[in-house]
Amino acid sequence: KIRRAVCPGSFDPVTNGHLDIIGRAADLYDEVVVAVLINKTKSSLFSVEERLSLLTECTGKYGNVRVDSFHGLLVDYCRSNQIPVIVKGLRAVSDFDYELQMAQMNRGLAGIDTLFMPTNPEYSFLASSLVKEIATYGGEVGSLVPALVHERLLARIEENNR
Ligand code: COD
Repeated sequence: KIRRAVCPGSFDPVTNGHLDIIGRAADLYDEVVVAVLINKTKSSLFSVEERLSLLTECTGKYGNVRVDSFHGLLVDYCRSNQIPVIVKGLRAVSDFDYELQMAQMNRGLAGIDTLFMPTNPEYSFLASSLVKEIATYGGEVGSLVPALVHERLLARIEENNR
């Protein structure tokens, strides 16, 4: 029986923090599905298609990671794709309140469990939203995201400023 897990998120865009968790999950499970939430009410810098393509390129090296998108409830996505476990990174206690609430709700709703991994301390302050904000104001984010993401991020910000 193949052991599958999902790493869900917005990934707008994928950061080195996300990839650290995805890579560690890929070591633990036979197959890891990185699932991008389609949220039409939340504005994003990259389209779902662009986020999927960045994720595909950045996770190719792992060999057992697949990229997909979903809308609606994560537990419904898990059930229809035979995924019994959600893997999440915990950056700080500030993440814990909300993550615990979601984990308990997801387990209550569908019996889907959540595995929390402590974030690599190198990335404990890292969030896509901060990366976008810093890059928008000309700050250096090259050490926080893969080179390809960095390149597309700077290009998108320049397009938006035109
Ligand atoms: N280091 C390690 N891990 C990190 C880091 C970092 N620096 N940054 C983020 N992560 C991990 C976290 O585990 C995080 O949860 C995940 O990556 C994704 O992060 P984001 O910011 O891209 O994504 P979010 O927080 O916007 O994603 C939230 C979900 C899409 C997972 C959530 O909203 C969801 O499940 N929505 C579906 C609707 C649903 O089922 N709702 C009911 C919930 S009970």
